[in-house]
Amino acid sequence: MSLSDEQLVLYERDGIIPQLSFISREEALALASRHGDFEHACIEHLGEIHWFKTYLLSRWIFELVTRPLILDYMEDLLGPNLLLWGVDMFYKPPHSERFTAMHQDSTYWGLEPADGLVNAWIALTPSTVANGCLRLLPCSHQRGQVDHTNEFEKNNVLVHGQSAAGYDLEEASPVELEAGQMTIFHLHTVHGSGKNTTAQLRLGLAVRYIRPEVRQVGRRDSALLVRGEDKCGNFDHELAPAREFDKRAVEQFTAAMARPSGAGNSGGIDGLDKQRADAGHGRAFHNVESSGV
Ligand SMILES: O=C(O)CCC(=O)C(=O)O
Repeated sequence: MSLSDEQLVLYERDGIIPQLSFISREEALALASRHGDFEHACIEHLGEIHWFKTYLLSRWIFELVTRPLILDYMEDLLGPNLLLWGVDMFYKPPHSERFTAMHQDSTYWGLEPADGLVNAWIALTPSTVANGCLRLLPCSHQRGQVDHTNEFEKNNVLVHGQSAAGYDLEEASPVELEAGQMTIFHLHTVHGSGKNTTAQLRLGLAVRYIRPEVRQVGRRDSALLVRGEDKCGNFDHELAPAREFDKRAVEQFTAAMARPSGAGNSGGIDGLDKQRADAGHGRAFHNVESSGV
């Protein structure tokens, strides 16, 4: 057991375990400084900066999110068999207006049941109220799926421009993290984050683990087995990258992005990109703005 009984009770009650130790501050900052190389490699191999399913491209990201300690935490919450389904790179450059509207991750992912997925948000730089740390609404996971509206606001980083109807960023609890700490939260937890008012980058990885019993509604999806075994066969098994952006990894990523689960019922990635273009926005799952690392 890596999580204490108190932490397990907290997760059950609040849907959130706010500040957990993971790696040292020095190591986190050293990894954050590799983000520039990640962006350059994205441009070299894929023509644009990506932030979705990054563990399929980068060996260091894959190794970080499969360390025994984080998998132990996940095992305490999900059981002995674990699949890795997502690692999203969320960054806010210095003095950035980018924000994440209040939302539930369950809204467009098509994964059921909701308690079969746990999120871990890892801070690679300090994450503070001033630079737009994650804000989460305790106990909101107990409400089940709530209604969302889609508005494609200019600086909302969410790909559908979604926001949970009637929820305000200010009412959620800010969770400040040291570089190297992480926050765990439930798939139904309503959360978001504000803009970065500082001169420092805010960079974090949002990691999504599922148990093999989880199903993707409506179509076939893929995930990577990271602990135990998968006797359910609900997901095609992905392979870890052997090195940064090796050829097979890039091909696998490209195939996964042709059918991203986050596109929901928008007619796949092309349908979603068209909706975004009609609303005057750039393509989904790409970052036009560099992190500046
Ligand atoms: O890092 C952020 O600003 C938002 C993260 C988020 O929405 C998520 O982890 O699902």
